[in-house]
Amino acid sequence: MKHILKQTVFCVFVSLSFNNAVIAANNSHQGHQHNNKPHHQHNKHQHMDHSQHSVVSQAPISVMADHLHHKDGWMFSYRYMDMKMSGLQQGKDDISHSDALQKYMMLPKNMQMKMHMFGLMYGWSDEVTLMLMTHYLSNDMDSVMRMNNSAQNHGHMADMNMPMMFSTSSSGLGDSKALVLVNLVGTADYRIHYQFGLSLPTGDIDQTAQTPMHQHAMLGYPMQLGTGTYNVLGGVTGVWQYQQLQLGSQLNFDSPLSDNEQNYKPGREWRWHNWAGYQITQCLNMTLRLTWLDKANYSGQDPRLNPMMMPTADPSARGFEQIDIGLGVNYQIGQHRLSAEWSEASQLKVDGMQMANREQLVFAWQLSF
Ligand SMILES: [Cu+2]
Repeated sequence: MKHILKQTVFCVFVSLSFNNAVIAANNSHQGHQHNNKPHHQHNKHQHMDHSQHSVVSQAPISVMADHLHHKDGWMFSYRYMDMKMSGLQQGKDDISHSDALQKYMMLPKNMQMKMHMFGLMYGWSDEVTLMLMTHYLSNDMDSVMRMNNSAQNHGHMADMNMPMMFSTSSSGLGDSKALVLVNLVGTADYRIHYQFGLSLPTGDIDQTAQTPMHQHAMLGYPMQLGTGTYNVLGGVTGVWQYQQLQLGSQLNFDSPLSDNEQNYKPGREWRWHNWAGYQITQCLNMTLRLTWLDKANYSGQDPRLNPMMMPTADPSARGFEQIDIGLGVNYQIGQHRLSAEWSEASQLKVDGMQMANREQLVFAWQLSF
């Protein structure tokens, strides 16, 4: 604790007085950096015996597998993610709930997803890093249901337009991922690595909840905890470093190998992260991220869900294309990194009818040793 306090004091002190000295230190240390970004751990005052094993990332916290570790370097990470969705969209346009209720019996109104993500990275060698990730999630959804008979029952026009609201929730372990990251090129100015792996179906796909229709109604696809499938994962990451400025790009995909036990599989997804990070002081960096995400529709269908009833039960209303803008901050204290990122997504296009606006907050703690 004392150690951390001392480092914090040092960090603040450096932040306030030695901005220029930092630039000089960064430059002079770039010579012996390989796969990794220049970082203040190379500074004499904070040098620890195992510092060559630890790597500190400057990428936005929502970008996974952006860096490698040196041989025998470890990293534990915990991320808390809070995502909120609201509003409805059909194709490229917004649609009101009252219009949408002409077509469906039930509609999602808003959804909140909270995730606790745990990650472990290990430097197998200077060229190869292994990574394991899993998460616990909880979903809450408010839905509206069409009330067909209310006009007859009460004789008020207002009642006819007043849909019934109800809430459902689900929680538990989500899917897990195992990844291998392999260095391709690593110099002081730029580095490129590729990654491949497998997503394991540790998340449940049989979640039910009480609704006005049923005591144990099957929940729609977005409320399930996992995919039920083994997915291949792949990607490539490139990072360029110019003194305090870092530019990064990562293209990755996630594609299910075969149908799950319920005879369906989620669509493949492509994600393209682009970011710029700026080292403001030795300890503090800020990030700006732009991500393009393309998800395909599900194939097959869960026989327990009726796609005519609500759009969240429709396997052909799962695909979408979105752009996501994020602003983040990373703060380094010795081996610890604290991060936060806020982001907002807009759907360029959705298949069928889906919830539209997504807003996300991530807080994280990472420990390198
Ligand atoms: Cu790491």
